[in-house]
Amino acid sequence: MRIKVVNPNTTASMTAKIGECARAVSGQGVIVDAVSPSSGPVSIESHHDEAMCAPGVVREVLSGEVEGYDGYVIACFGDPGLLAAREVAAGPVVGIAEAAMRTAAYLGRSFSVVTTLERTIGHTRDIARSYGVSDLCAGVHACEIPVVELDSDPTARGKILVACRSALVADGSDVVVLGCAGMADLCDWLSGELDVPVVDGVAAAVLTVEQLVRLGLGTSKRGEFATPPMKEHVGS
Ligand code: 5HY
Repeated sequence: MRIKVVNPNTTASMTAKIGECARAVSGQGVIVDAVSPSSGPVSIESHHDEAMCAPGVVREVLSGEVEGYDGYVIACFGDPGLLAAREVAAGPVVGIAEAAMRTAAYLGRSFSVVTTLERTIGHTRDIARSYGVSDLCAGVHACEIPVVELDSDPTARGKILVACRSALVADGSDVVVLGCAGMADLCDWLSGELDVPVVDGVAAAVLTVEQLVRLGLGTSKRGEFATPPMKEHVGS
């Protein structure tokens, strides 16, 4: 089985980390390739970034269909380009936000999302609603660390831990969802510190795609996600 993990931002160090975290959980004989679009924003932290990265996400899935991948992960917590990617893919396409939220739903009464910037909180609430899990999402909180500083800022881990702790208390929740692919490598450590389940969407999404492919399931091509007719595009 081959799974293509698309990091919608163009920060190569983050793509490499996402690939490592994905391969750390993927099953025997599953090939996981982590890629970024050839052009686009270095991080996704606004609606503008989401719009600007989506064409690159769709292009990576389209080329993945030619390259013979069985399924796809969109490794950015806004799940940018998810529905368009599902239209052009035969296999399953899973976004890390959807996978993390649905996985968290198995583990407790409610979950708190801890993300990067405050300005992304609204979008996270919107997608929780669109996935039908807003009743389970007790709160969304920001640690105010820019995505590209998650690895370079020596205080990042501590700030994220504090944000998780105060989220659990403020929301009265019992599960934490990490709101950025760049936090994937902190999952086990945070879970140990917090003594609650902490869900990383990269791992959850890879295993969800693997499960769906093993079940022989792909994106339905009846109706909304039928392959769209490829049409002429004017300009670049
Ligand atoms: C992510 N941005 O997972 C999101 C996190 C965020 O570049 N990768 C990004 O802040 O929404």
